[in-house]
Amino acid sequence: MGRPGSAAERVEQKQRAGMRAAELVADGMTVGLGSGSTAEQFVRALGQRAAAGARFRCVASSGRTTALAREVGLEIVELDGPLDLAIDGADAIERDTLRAIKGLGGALTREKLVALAARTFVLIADDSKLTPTLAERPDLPAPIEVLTFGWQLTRQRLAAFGEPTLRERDGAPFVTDNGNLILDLYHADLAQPELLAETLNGVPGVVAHGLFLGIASSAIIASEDGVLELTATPSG
Ligand code: A5P
Repeated sequence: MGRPGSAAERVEQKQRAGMRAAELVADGMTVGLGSGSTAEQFVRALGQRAAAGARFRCVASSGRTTALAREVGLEIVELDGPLDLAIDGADAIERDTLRAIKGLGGALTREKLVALAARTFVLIADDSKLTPTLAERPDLPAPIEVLTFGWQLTRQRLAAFGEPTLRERDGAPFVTDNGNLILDLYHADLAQPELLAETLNGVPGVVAHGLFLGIASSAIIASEDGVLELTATPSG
C-alpha cells in the first residue's frame, strides 16, 4: 500500500490512471466501462478522445456510469457479445496476481459480467488499493449481491463463512441497479480466495460476489512517483 496521500492527490492519481487506460482503447473498439470514482476518470478521458473524433461502442456496468458516459458523448450499447477491452477500478488489488476485491460501490454483478466478457480486463487504481495479499486487508468485506427473496436465509447460510452484514444507505437497505441487496461478508478467510469464491458461488440466493480472481491481466497503478503497469502472474 502506498503512503496515505491527500484527497486531492488521490483524485489526481485516479485521473492519471484513467488517462493512461484511455490510451489502450483503439478507435472502433467495443469497450467495457467500470464503475466507481476511478473508472469515472477513465470514462471522462475516453469522452475526450471521442470529442476529438475517435469512435467507441461502450457497455456500462452501472446506471451511474451510463449517465456519465452519455454526458461525455460516448455511445452506450447492450452487452450482447464479447468486448475488446474492459477497464475498471477495484477496492483492493493483490500486487502479484492482480486478484481483486470489488463491489464497495455496489455494481459488482454487472462489473463482473462486463469483465468476463472482455478479451482483456485491466484494473486501474491509485496505489492505496495495492496489497501484498487480499488476506492482508481484513478491514475489507467481500461484497455479495443477493436476491431480495429469502435474503435473511441467505445471510444465515453465509454466516458459516464470515459476518454477513446488510449494506445500508441513508438508513435503508442499499438496493443495486438489479433490484437486489448487498451483504458485506466481513472476516471471511481470504487466504485462499478461490476456495471462498467457489463456496459463495454455491450458496442459494447469491447472485455474484466481489472476488475477481484470475480475470485482470494487467493493472495501471498511479502513485506519487508516476504510473506503474503491473502484469498478472498466476496465483497458487
Ligand atoms: C463498484 O462496485 C466497485 O467495484 C468499484 O470499482 C470500486 O469500489 C472502486 O471504486 P473507487 O474507484 O471509487 O475506489
